[in-house]
Amino acid sequence: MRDILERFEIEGRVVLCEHYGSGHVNDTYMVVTQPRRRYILQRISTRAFPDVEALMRNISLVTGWLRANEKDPRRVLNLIPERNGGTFIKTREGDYYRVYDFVEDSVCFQAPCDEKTFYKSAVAFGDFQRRLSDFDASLLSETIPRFHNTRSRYAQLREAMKKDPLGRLREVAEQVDFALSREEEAGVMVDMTDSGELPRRVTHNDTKLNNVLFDAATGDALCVIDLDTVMPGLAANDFGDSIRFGASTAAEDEKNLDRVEMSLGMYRAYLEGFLFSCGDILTDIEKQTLPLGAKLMTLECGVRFLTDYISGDVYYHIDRPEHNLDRCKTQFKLVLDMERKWDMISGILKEMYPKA
Ligand code: ADP
Ligand code: GN1
Ligand code: MG
Repeated sequence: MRDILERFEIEGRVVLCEHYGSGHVNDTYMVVTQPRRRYILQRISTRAFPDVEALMRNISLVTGWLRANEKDPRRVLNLIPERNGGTFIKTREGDYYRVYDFVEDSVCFQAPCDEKTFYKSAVAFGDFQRRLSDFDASLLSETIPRFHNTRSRYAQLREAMKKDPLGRLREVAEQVDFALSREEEAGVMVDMTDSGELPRRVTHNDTKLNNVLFDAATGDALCVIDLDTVMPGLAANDFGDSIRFGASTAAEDEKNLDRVEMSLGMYRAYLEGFLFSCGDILTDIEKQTLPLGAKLMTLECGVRFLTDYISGDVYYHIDRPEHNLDRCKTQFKLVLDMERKWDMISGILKEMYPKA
């Protein structure tokens, strides 16, 4: 790692470099230098992101745009240049690395938090979307093509089922049935986007609670991170991805499904924060589709975990052999619970936004 770090403009002598955080895609390390400074070093997953150059261009553009209107350096991710002035390096082995300033005195939640904190995360993700609402989306590359195209996620599931490289398909018949019985509905927002009913705007696309850092002293949301998937997308998907992770009563990989439910209190808190922070930029139809975004992002995420399990765990990091299957099961349990609570879920939106 020392050779890699030497290629970046970091200050001081490296005294520690260790695995950090629980992201499912990149390999993240915390780096400590002497005199004391900290950095985040990441090996970018080329399985997830085929065009690292385009990805890094997106991040430079977006962080530059956000920083232009922000005085506090802790509020926007800061890329550390490599010694030739670029934003990333490629090793002889073909691995790509980048370095960020470590956002100091911050807290990151790896599992659902309390309602007040969840509300604050909604304000942060909503603000993020609002601040980028004037950003020219045509400047951004699609870092993962059809990332939240649920129809193509189903096509990938079918492809994995056809190949079934480890013979896992027979183990997951119940999950496959669950997914396939909802396939038509899963594509509704893709169709609404294709027909122009839903606008594509610059969105984050990976609004999991652990992709926002909070101020350790005040508890306020500080910095939206993990900008790899910032590209044109749907507001309802950003809303929905947060709900599927943060409004669950249990961790994303909880094994005891009796513990997994969708919390209406958490849902309400997030909806309030999201509408407060970005409501005025959203069209009526975008607001009306927020509950559907929650359900479909949860379904899509379950389908993606299932696809990866059948494919032999090639995309997400896992800590145990059935990790992806466990994750898939919690997502499908949440979908089922949302279906049961659908009247209440839509009712909460109507209370806050009577036109819905
Ligand atoms: P992944 O794409 O694998 O999810 P992230 O960019 O989200 O990678 O980083 C993984 C984790 O590392 C985050 O959830 C967070 O805990 C931590 N992290 C990332 N960037 C920073 C930063 N600049 N300062 C402090 N912690 C960070
Ligand atoms: C991944 O990278 P991370 O852990 O923040 C994934 C998201 C999934 C999420 C499920 C680029 O997010 O799309 O919703 O795992 N990111 C990518 O926890 O695929
Ligand atoms: Mg992340």
